[in-house]
Amino acid sequence: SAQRILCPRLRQRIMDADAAAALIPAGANVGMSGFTGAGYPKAVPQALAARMRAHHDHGEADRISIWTGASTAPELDGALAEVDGIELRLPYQSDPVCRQKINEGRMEYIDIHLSHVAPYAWAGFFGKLDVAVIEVAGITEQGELIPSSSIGNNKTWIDLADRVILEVNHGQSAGLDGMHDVYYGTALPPHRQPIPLTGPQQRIGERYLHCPPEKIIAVVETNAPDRNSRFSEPDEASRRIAGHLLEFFSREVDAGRLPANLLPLQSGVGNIANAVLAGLADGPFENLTAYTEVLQDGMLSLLKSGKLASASATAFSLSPDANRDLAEHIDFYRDRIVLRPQEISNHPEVIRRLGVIAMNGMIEADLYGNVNSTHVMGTRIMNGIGGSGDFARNGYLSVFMTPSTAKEGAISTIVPMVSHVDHTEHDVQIVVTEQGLADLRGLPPRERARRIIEHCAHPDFRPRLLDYFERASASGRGLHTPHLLSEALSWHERYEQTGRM
Ligand code: 0RQ
Repeated sequence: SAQRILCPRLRQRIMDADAAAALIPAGANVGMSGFTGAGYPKAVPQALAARMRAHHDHGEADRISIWTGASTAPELDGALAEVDGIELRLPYQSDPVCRQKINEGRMEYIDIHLSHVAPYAWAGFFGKLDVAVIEVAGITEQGELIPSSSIGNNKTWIDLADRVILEVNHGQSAGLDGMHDVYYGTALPPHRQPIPLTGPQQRIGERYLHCPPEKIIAVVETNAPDRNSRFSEPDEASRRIAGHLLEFFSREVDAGRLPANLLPLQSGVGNIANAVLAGLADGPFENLTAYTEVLQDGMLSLLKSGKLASASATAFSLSPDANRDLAEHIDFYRDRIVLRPQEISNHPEVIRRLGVIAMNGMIEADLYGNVNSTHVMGTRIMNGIGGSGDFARNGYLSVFMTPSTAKEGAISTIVPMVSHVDHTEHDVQIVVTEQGLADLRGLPPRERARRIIEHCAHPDFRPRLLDYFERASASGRGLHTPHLLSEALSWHERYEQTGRM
């Protein structure tokens, strides 16, 4: 603690996780740090979960509502969900126990655009924020907070909460200090001003998070790694999706619609996103930039090889190997990486201004280009919309990617009508599967349908999609966006009944 907690006043607040957890009352709204498994509190949530379990064993109610940046980890979402300790959760999550409780109707979940979370909280739509529990990398002598491996909504939680509990994680690289850019200029209408960010690497804010020391009721020391999940090697489908996309970028450069170094890249997380980044590493594009949410392994490799000049995000999401590399070369990375609050990393105004290329995964798309990113068979939440809508709606290009089938070929990811809509046909420009790429820009609905069927659908399902489309087109009903309403969701219904679409 000698090196990490320099402020004498806050050193007096050091206590263990159990004592800190005891300061969080049952029923509280708690804002926690954490974004895609980075920078989440590691000790207090587990201590809280143990208390809740003891209370529940004695028949006493003890649950809280949790607001975060995005997904966290088993030590937070998992531990609290396991003891039925979460009344309501927002926004993005990807925890299997949470998912199960949400889908069983035992946990409320509000899934909103990540850029909307802070302004909604400021406006009071979620109620009052009682406590913030925030992981930091250290505390300066003046009591300023050095952010950790993610920023997420930390600025907002600290500003809004009555009381703040800090976890100082000695396991985070001390060299993170100086990587962050915390912008304090946001406001609600009618007081909003332009966000003065005109380049992906520009700094417009401050190095540290500020918190009045009298609000800080506890400081807990930890020494634990982030979730740091391993990435699998890209499979064949992911590599082919990446290949189609990179060819498309080359054609766009040739057509003069993209500069030779493309435009700032946003990439979702997961296997396909990783394959696209790997493809870029071997591709012809130089001097790339990224304006994204999450930096995963592939982005670090691109920075290292020099293909990527700089990257802006709100969080890391790294494998253990990449995390070691980050720590070892932190000075190199600090010159090239800016971490921002998610309100800024995902800000519609900035994304539109910079002309971001948005590349995200999806669960399914329909013939007309509506995309479902969140709900399996229309009802069961997978993760959440995350930042995909912030980027897709406002980017210069919006790309959605998926293998053409799921569950060993039992499911077509191209369906007559999506069973849940996250991104409407108006916000989806490019659909890519391993079969090919459909460029929907400038096309009316029926042409979009033909292109998606031809380029993206799996051959096992293509004839039936075409048959549906042709019968809908011959139905004599509305021919702008033809559908057979009684059949539109029959593929999903068939899957639920028989296990195959
Ligand atoms: O389930 O692992 O049980 O087999 O969904 O699918 O193919 O591994 O792909 O990991 O990229 O996830 C949309 C969920 C895709 C993700 C989604 C099943 C499939 C598998 C995962 P199993 P894959 P991915 C920035 C951007 C929204 C948030 C976002 C996501 C599992 O990309 O959460 O974009 N996106 N954020 O079998 C039934 C289908 C299915 C299906 C896939 N049609 N029907 N199951 N699956 N398609 C990041 C942040 O915001 C933080």
